[in-house]
Amino acid sequence: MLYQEINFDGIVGPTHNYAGLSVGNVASLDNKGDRSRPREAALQGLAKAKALANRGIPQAILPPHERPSIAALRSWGFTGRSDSEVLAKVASSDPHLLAAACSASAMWTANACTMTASCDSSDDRAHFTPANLVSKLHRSIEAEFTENLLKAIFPDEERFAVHPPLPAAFPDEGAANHTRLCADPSDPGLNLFVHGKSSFDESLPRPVKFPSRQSRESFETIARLHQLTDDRQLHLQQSPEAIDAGVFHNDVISVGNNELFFYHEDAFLHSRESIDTLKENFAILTGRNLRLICVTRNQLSLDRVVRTYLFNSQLIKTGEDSFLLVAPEECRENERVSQLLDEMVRDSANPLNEVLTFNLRESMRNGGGPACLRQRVLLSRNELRHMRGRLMLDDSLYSELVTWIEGNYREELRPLDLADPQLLEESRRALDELTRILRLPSLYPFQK
Ligand code: SUG
Repeated sequence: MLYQEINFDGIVGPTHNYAGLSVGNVASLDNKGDRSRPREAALQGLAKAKALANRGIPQAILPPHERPSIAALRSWGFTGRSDSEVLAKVASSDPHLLAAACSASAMWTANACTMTASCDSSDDRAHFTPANLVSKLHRSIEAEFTENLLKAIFPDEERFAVHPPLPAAFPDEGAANHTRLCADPSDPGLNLFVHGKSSFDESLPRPVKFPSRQSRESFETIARLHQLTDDRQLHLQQSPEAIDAGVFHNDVISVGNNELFFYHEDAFLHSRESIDTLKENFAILTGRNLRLICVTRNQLSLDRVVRTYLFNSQLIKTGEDSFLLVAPEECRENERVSQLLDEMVRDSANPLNEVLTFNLRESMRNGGGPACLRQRVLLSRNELRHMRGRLMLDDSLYSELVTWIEGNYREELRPLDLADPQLLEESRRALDELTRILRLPSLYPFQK
């Protein structure tokens, strides 16, 4: 059976703003309170997705969530006869909670769920576990809608299993800490799961400055639910120093695809042993050698890793022995990183032979690069036929989405605008229209 990877990019929502909600995410904290540009943000993300689709790389999109989330505000105890009364109450008493209910953070679909392919599972089904994202309040409210959305897109239970999000004792950030390595996408893959802490074992080294968001037990639970045998999973710990430098997800410091793994020397705890274990597990499963591109700390400090987001790139196999790296434009603006990219492409010892950069500034200023904006979904041709909704990005969907964004999104948002009841109305109108464009069922709370 032939499998192909589809990148599902999140469409940036109409309330995209900078609220400084993510401690441990340097960009989010640095840009707190700045004006955001929702229309530009959505168009930037979509342009990246379309550029990849134009090259024949399968590309789909996921819609934004309903924001402000009046349901979340009501569940936090804010009352009112009307939704605008609820908004007014929270705005006057707790602007932080208002910001949490307004965040467009669902755009970073790498955090939407952990997906594993049917060719990796003992029950031959594609499995999805929505991430509970419990480490951050504004992200924890994504899980319920994500579950409903995934069930709507992948309804056929014979082929797909959409699990509920894990309980809060198992903090889980989804595919931002998951990488599938394989000799060929249709062959069994090695699922690399990276955690920053344990839910129970206090003896694991921990970061001291910033929180770690993913626990080992969360991924062990997901691996059980997804029916992955031991040879198809490997669990490694992230380096606590990297987390303290602002590497809040492993996809900020490594990226892999097929038989290529691109990483920084300081990505993992006990780095050398961890990489040796990875190589060994890959060789046992596939009978092949894992190809590695390592960037050392002398070449690039952790601080530069975080500032440029070099590793938050997409790695895409484009031919028998060729890979494309889709990186943020910030990598070209930094002389050292730009040189490094050129050297990597020139070096014939590795299969990376092309780099494309994109302006994703609006998302980057909240700590989200190209890799954050997409969820990788590996499906067989047959499974793809059972996917619902009009989500594959082609010319006509792209142009409808551009018109939709231009007609519905504000050019600018200031933190104060989040309390504007008009913004709630505009967002709902936009999402209602989008539901029809994407031929999805009525999933949003306001549609019920
Ligand atoms: O969870 N930023 C997101 C960025 C997620 C990036 N995803 C991956 N690395 N895969 C986060 O920290 C900032 C929102 C704000 O501050 O307004 C935010 O949620």
